[in-house]
Amino acid sequence: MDLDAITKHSALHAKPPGLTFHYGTAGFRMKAELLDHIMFRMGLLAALRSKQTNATIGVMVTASHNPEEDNGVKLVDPLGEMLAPTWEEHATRLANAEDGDVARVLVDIMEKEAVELPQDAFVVIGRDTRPSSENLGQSVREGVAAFGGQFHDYGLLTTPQLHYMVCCRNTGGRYGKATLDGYYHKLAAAFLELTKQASCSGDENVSVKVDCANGVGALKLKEMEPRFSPVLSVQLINDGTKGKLNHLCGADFVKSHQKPPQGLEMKPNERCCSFDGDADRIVYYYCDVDGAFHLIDGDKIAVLISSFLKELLLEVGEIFNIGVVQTAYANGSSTRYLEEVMKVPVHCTKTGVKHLHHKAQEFDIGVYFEANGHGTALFSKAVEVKIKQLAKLEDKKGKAAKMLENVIDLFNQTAGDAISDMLVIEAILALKGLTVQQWDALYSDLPNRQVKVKVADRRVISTTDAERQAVTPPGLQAAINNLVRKYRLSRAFVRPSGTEDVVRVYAEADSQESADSLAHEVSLAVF
Ligand code: 16G
Ligand code: ZN
Repeated sequence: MDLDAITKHSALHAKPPGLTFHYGTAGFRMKAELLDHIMFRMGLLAALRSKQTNATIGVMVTASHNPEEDNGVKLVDPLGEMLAPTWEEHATRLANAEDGDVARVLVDIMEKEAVELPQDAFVVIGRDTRPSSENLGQSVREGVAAFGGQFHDYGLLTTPQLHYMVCCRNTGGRYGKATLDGYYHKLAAAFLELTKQASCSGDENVSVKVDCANGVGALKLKEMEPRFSPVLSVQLINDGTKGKLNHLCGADFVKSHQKPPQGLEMKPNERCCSFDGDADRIVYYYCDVDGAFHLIDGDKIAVLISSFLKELLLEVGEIFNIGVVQTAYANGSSTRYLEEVMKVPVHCTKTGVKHLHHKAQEFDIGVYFEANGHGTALFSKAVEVKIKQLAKLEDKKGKAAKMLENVIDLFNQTAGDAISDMLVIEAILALKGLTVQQWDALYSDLPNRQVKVKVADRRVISTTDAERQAVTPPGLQAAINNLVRKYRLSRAFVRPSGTEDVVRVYAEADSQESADSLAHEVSLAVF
């Protein structure tokens, strides 16, 4: 490593003065023009992490559902997971170092992490469709190269596709081929195999309108479509040819405004879904004959998936422990349905995919979803091996196992993936002969409201119990408890956002008026 060269090169990617940067819930995220130095340094850090793990590391340039003017970056660890927490701290430190100190901080991280310099470094890079992403990706490449690392830039990818590529490259191809063709092939083959078993396959094929948030998901879904179109037709809306990324559309918009995206005309009972800007989230919805909008969010997706898996396991006849992981945002009705009707254990973690993913790994089969539509299912090695064995049997059990084998392949187990989740959902609906209306009717969501509160310093609020209880400032939790007591079937919590400079308030109650009023009262208590 040529320290002088790194110092010189760092000066070309100067840090804007007077700002502090933080590797948050989903990496660094802010206005694109402030990110150049971070991109260069994340290239350096990814190369370093690659040497330390002796594996390929991923760098994704995206700000997901945030406005087009923003951008962001996150690192992907060897098995396709989010970056390890100690390395998030290194990332924060490196991002905040003065330009002249970058090389010194790198050396310090190397010493702390016992990185062997002669080791090779290999980094794969992906980016979303933001206008700023291309140049920022170039800065990442320069960072990797400045450290003597090698890279492969995939160009435009959805975030979950990059996670998939990293995993494939580090598992000797066992997870799939590390190409877009490999990704499409793996998912489409599993989807077609699965839907062959659907009894109503004689019907005309199902069609779904997909709002792609004007993001990268549109390009990738279009590329993949011919591979599944004999069974499922998709009509792409907000495909990026006209509208602006995430503007009045996408999964985050639909979930938070509880209304359809701009540009999507819904006929009664028509099946629709929305991806977010980097296609790692999905929500479904429809309009009924009275024109009322019905949102089917991550909670209901988790219910559909876990009930299907539970039934399939019964047919396979194996005892595997299955668990569902949610966050405090999960609608109380979903938790009750899972625990009381489906008898599936439910766990609550802090917000942020890494927390849910980590918890889900503790089960033989762990299904995790955030209410906002990010989620997937994870299968332990033992489950995969056993199911592969059983799938060779020619009896009923073997048939169920074969089905489960395809379900396992259809999930992107490295991250929540809108394309993969959509195909899983469509396959389950086809196999069970369910309409979205029947799916929606499994339980009724409790009315809820989310609001943002601007405060001088959101970090004065700290929480415990998976963010459901406020620890500081003193007295806040007692005030919330008093307010909650005034309403029926009510619940409320506050937490500092990990991605925006605001405090978030969530409230649910037996009516929309009560939920709105509780959210309002709690937000006043936050000041
Ligand atoms: C990020 C997280 C998402 C979480 C959201 C919460 C990942 C990949 N994404 O988008 O899981 O729900 O942040 O944002 O971890 P907040 O902290 O601003 O409420
Ligand atoms: Zn996203």
